[in-house]
Amino acid sequence: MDYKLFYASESAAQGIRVMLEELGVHYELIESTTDRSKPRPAKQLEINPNGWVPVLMYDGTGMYECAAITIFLCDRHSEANLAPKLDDVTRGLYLQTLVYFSSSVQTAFQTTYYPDRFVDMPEAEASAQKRGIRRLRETWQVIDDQIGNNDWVLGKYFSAVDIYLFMLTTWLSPTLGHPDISEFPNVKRVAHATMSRPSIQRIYADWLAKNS
Ligand SMILES: N[C@@H](CCC(=O)N[C@@H](CS)C(=O)NCC(=O)O)C(=O)O
Repeated sequence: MDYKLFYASESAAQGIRVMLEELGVHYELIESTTDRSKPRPAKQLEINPNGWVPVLMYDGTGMYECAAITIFLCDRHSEANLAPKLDDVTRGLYLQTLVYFSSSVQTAFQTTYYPDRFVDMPEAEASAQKRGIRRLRETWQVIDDQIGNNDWVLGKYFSAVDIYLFMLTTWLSPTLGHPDISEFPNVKRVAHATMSRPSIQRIYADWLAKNS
């Protein structure tokens, strides 16, 4: 099965690229951008009119939304064991955490990176950003408490959720006022364990060189 991924580095597409590597499937990257002043490839916009990456193409069609792509790929390549099977007791936690990442943690990040999307008046943007930072702290704390003493997000076994978690931690920027990962020791432990995956070492080589 061949895939095409509309891609920009340091974006949510990077986590999907790691998953494609973990699955060992053939894929092609199509360079896109997150710079709002630059145009997107027409095909990307046709599939995702929001203009965001990642966008995944397969079998002549395409889809977007990181959590949905993760579930889709893990189900399609279930032999890779990146996700609990339908009857596994951790299946609920797997789905819950992916959707929480996408709907709550990512929204908190967006409020800090793109405050103009959340308020009407430019003068309200600083306040939105400040609330976004507080929301980041609240949502990461929920995840930290959820992980507790577990080795991985879902307990004993590594999964796609750990890749997603790692990707999100790379967006934490104390220079923007975000909390430091050290505030969430369980998240930090899982992120560090995930870093040792060869797929992360390859795809996040630049980030790891700058940050570890
Ligand atoms: N909910 C979407 C969000 C994707 C998203 O925010 N992508 C960012 C990069 S991390 C992007 O393309 N930003 C460019 C823009 O907003 O114009 C997902 O999870 O896939």
